[in-house]
Amino acid sequence: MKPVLFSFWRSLAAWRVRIALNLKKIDYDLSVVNLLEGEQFKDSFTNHNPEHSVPVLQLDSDSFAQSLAIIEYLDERYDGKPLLPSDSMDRYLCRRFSLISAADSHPVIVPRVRRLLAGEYGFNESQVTDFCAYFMRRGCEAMEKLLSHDEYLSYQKTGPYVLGGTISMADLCLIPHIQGARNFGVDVSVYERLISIETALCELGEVEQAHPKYHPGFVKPQ
Ligand SMILES: N[C@@H](CCC(=O)N[C@@H](CS)C(=O)NCC(=O)O)C(=O)O
Repeated sequence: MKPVLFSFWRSLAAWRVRIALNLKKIDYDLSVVNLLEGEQFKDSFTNHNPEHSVPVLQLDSDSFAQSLAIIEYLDERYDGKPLLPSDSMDRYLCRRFSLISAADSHPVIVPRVRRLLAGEYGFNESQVTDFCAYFMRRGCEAMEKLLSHDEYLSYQKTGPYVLGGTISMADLCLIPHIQGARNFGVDVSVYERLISIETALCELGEVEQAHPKYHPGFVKPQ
C-alpha cells in the first residue's frame, strides 16, 4: 500500500516531512486535513493522532506522528539521501539547529495556540499576528547567530546548506521556518545566512516540489 501523508498546505511541520519523502524518493498520496475547518478533531483523524495535529504518515498499517521523529524513522528505514549525518557531533549540531524551529518557535504559533489567544484571552487578529511574529523572529535570530559560530561556519566552507555540502534535517526545518516567519510579516531579508541557504535549497527539485503552492487547497498568503 502506498504511504499516505495527512497534511495541510499551511503546516510547517508537514512541509518538513514532504521534503523528506521527496529526498528519500518515496511515492506517497496526500490526504488533506483542513486545520482551519477543524478537520483535525474528526474521529477518523483522531484515531491516527490523538494530538489532533499534522503531519501523520500512514506507512503499512502504522500511523507515524511528530515530524522530526518521522524524518529520523524514514532516514533509518529507507536508503537514498541521508537526512542526518553519521558522525555524532554532526548529528548533534543538526538536531540542535532543527529544534530551534521545531521545538522552540513553531509550537507556539500553531492554530490551537492562536485559537486560544483569540478565544480565551481576547487577542485581536493583529495581536495574534504580532505574538506569532515575535516567536518566529526569535527563531530566525537564533538560527542566523548560530550559523556564525565556529562549528557551523566550518560547514559553510564546504557547501551552501546548514551543514555544508549535504542537505539535512536542519534544512528541512529551515525552509518552512523562513516562510512561516514571512507569513506573519517578519522581514526575513535581514537574515543573510538564512536567505542564502534558502536560495540554494530552493534550487533542488525535491525541495521545490514540497512547497505549499503545489499542495491541494493552497491559498496565497497576503
Ligand atoms: N511537533 C509537531 C507539531 C505538529 C503540529 O502542531 N502541527 C500543526 C500544524 S503545523 C497542527 O496540526 N496544528 C493543529 C492545531 O493547532 O489545531 C510536529 O513536529 O509534527
